[in-house]
Amino acid sequence: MFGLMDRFLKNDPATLQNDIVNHVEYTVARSRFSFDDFEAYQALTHSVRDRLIERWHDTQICFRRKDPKRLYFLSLEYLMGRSLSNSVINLGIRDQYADALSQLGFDFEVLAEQEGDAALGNGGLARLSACQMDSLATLDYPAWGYGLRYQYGLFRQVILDGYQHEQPDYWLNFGNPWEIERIHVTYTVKFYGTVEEENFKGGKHKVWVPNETVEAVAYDNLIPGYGTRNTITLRLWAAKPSDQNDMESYNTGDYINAVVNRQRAETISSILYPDDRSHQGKELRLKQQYFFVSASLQDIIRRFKDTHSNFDDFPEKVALQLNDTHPSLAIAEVMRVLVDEENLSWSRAWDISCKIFTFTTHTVLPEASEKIPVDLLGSLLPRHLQIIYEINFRFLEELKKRIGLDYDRLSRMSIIEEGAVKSIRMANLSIVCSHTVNGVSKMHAELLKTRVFKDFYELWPHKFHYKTNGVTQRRWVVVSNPSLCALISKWLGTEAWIRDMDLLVGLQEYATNGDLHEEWKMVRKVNKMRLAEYIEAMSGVKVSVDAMFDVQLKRIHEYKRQFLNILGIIHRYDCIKNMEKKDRRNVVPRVCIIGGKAAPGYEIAKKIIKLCHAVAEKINNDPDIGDLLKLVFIPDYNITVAELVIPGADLSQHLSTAGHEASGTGCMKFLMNGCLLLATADGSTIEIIEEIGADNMFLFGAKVSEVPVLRKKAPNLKVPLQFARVVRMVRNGYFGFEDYFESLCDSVEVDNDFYLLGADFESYLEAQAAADKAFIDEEKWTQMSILSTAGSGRFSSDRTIDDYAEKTWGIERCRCPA
Ligand code: 26Q
Repeated sequence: MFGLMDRFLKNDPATLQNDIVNHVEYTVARSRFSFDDFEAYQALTHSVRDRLIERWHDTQICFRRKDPKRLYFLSLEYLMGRSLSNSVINLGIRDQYADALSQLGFDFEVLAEQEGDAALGNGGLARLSACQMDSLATLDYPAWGYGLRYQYGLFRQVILDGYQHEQPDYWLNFGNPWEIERIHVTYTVKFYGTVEEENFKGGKHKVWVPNETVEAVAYDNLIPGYGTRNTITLRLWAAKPSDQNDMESYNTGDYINAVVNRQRAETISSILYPDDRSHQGKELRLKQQYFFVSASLQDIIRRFKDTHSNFDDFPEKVALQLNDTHPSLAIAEVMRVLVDEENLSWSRAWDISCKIFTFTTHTVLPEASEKIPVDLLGSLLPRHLQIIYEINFRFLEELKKRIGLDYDRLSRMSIIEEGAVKSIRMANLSIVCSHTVNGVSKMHAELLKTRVFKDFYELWPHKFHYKTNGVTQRRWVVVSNPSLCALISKWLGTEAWIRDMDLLVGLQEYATNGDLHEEWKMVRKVNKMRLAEYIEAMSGVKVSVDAMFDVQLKRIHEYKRQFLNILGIIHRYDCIKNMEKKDRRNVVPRVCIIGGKAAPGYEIAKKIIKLCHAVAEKINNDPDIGDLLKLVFIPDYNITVAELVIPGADLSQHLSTAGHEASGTGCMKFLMNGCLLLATADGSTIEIIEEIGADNMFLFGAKVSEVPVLRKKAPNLKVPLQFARVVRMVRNGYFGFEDYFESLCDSVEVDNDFYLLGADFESYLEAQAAADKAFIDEEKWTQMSILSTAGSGRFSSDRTIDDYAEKTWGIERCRCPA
C-alpha cells in the first residue's frame, strides 16, 4: 500500500503539460513531437478525465461509507452539450490548463472547439436534466442519473433551399473520451413470452417466462460539482446482444440469422425518438423505455442489497424520480420484482412503491400525454400489463369508496382508457403511485390542479406541488460568457455567486453606476461581435453590431409562435418600405435571429422554417432596407450554438400562447446574460415578472385566463387590419411558394386561429415598439439589462434542486472531504 495515499494528481501547469504529452504518446498514440489540434484535444480530455476519475472514486467511497438515502433520477433524455470547458471550470483548473497548453503552442479555446455536442435529448426537458445533474453534483447530493446511451442523438438539421432536412447524428464516430465503459456492469433485460402459474408455499404464484433477452451495458459519465470534490455518475445503458439467444439459434443451424438477430438487439438503444407525439404507440420506443427501466432498477436494487436485506428499509435509502412519464414503467417493474421475485405481499410491495416514487410532469396539454396501447404492452411485457390492471383495479375500488359510483369520474381517472385503442394512461399510473406530483412553474401547477389533473387534485391535494425550473449558471454564464462572469465577480467583489445565485441582487446597487455601464456595454458588444462573425461565416449575411440583436431560439412549435415573430418582421419590413426616406432615419436597426428544429413529421413547423428563409431572402437582398433590418435563420440549433448566441442577444422572444408553455427555461438563460425579454405572461415568465418587475421587460398578449374566452369569441372577432395584410402578403406569394404556405396561412384564419396569433398581434407590435424606444435610450437599456441579471438568482437550478431534495426526495448533502 506504500504511497497509495499521496497519489493525487497535481494541477500545476508543468504537471498538466507532462500529462497531456504522455496522453498524446500513450493514449492517442501519436508522436509527442508532432500532433495536431484534434490529437491535442484528445490528449487534453484524457488528462481531464483522469482527474475526474480520481474525484469520482473518492466521492463513491464517501457515499458508500456514509450510506445516505440516494436519489435516482430516471430520464430518457439528457442534453449535455460539450463537456471539456464545463469540466475544467468545475474542477477549478481551466487557467492552469490554458497555461500548460500555451507553452505547448496550443490555445485552449481552439481545442475546446474540437468537441461535438452530446445531444441525447430533444429540448427543454432534456437540457433541464443536464442542468439538474450539474446542481446535484455541486450541492453534494448523493445522486445518480440514469439514461440511455443512444448511438444516434437528436438529428442534425440541414437547410437546403430553405427547407429542413434531417441527418443522423452519429456522435460516437470520433470516440467519446468522457464515458467509461463498464463491461462488468451488465444486466439481462427480458421481453415478450407468457405468464405462467406456479405452486408456491401452498398457493399460486405468477411467473413471467420471457422469450427474448438483451444485455444492458453501463457507460458512466462523470459529473463534477463546482467548488467541491464531489463527482457523481450519469449511467447510460447500451444494448448488446445476449449469448442466451444464440444457443437456440445455433441449434437450428441458422448461423447467419443468428448473427443478424444479434445485431437487432443493438437497435434498442440506437436512436433517440424526436419529440413527436405521432410516434406514440411504437414498439421500439416501448422497448427502449422498459430496457432503460429494467437495467436501472436491477442496478439500484443490487446496490441496496449490498448493504441491506429488508425491503422495508428501501424507502429510507432510495428515492426514484420520474422525469415525465417516459420512465413510468418503473412502477410496474418495482412491483413485479418485489412481488414475483422477492416474494413480498402485494400490499407490502405497494406500500414501499408509493413511498419511493415522485413524478414531475413537463406538459400542459392533456392530449400530449403518453398512452401505451394495451395490446402492445400485453405482447411485449405480459406480466407488467397484469400488474397495471391489478393496480388499477385496487385503485378504482378505493376510489369508489371515496366518491361513490360516479362513472364519468371513475372512467376519467382510470389508468386504462377504453375506446377505439384501449390504452394505458401513463400519467394516471404515475400519479397513483407517486407520493409527490409536481409541475415546473407556478402557473403550470395551477393548470394541473384546475384542469389537467383536477380529479386527482381533488382526491389527493397534498400530493400536488410546483417546483419552478432553473438552469445552471456554471454552464450558462461561467462557461459561455466568461467576460460577463469576470465583470459580475469584480463588481460583487466575490465569485461566491457561482454557488449562490441569490448574491446577484448585489448588482442592483450599481444599476445606475456609470463605470459599470461602460464595462457592461463593452462586454455585451464583444459578445455581439463574436456572434456577428458567426452569422457571417454561416449565412454570408453581414450584420451591424449597432443594431438590436433580437433572438428567438427554441424548438419550432405552433404554440411557441415563431410564425408570429415572422409576421411581425414582415410588418416591420412593410412599414419601412412604405416610409418616406427621411423617416427611415428614426428606425431602430434590427438583426432578427431565429433558430430551432422542427420534429421530422411536423409539417406546419417545417413550413415556418421555410417561410423564415423566404422572408429573409427578400429582406436581406432589398437595397431599400440595408442595415435597418436583417433576418437570419441559425441552422442546427444545439447547446453549443446556444452558448454562443445567448450572450450576444439584446432582446429575446418568448411568444407562447398563454397557458401553453409549462415553464420554459431558455428565457432564464437570456435573463442571466443581461438580455431583455419580450414575452407573454406564460410559464416561468410569470415568475420572472415577479422578480424583475413588468417594467424591466416587454410583455404582451392575452393572459392565461383570457385565452379560453378569446377562443370562444374568436370566430366573431375582428381581425386587425395589419394582421390581415401581412398574412395576405404570404398567401399571395409576395415571398414566393404561395401553394406551399397555403396551409400555414389557413392555420391563422379567424375561425381556425387556435393559438391566437391574430388576437395577440396588435399587442405584440406595441411591445416591439416599446422595445425599440427603450433601445434608443442606451442608459435606460443598460440599466434594464443589469437589473435582468441581478434579478435572475431565483432561476438557478441550485434553488430548484435544494427544494426537491428537502421537500420531495428527503435526501441530505453528503460531501466528500477535500
Ligand atoms: C413522447 C412520445 C414519443 C416520443 C417522444 C416523446 C416526448 C419526448 C420529449 C415527449 C415530450 C418530450 C419533451 C418535452 C419537453 O421538453 N417539455 C418541456 O419541458 C421543459 C422543462 O420542464 C419546460 O420548460 C417546457 O415548458 C416544456 O415544454
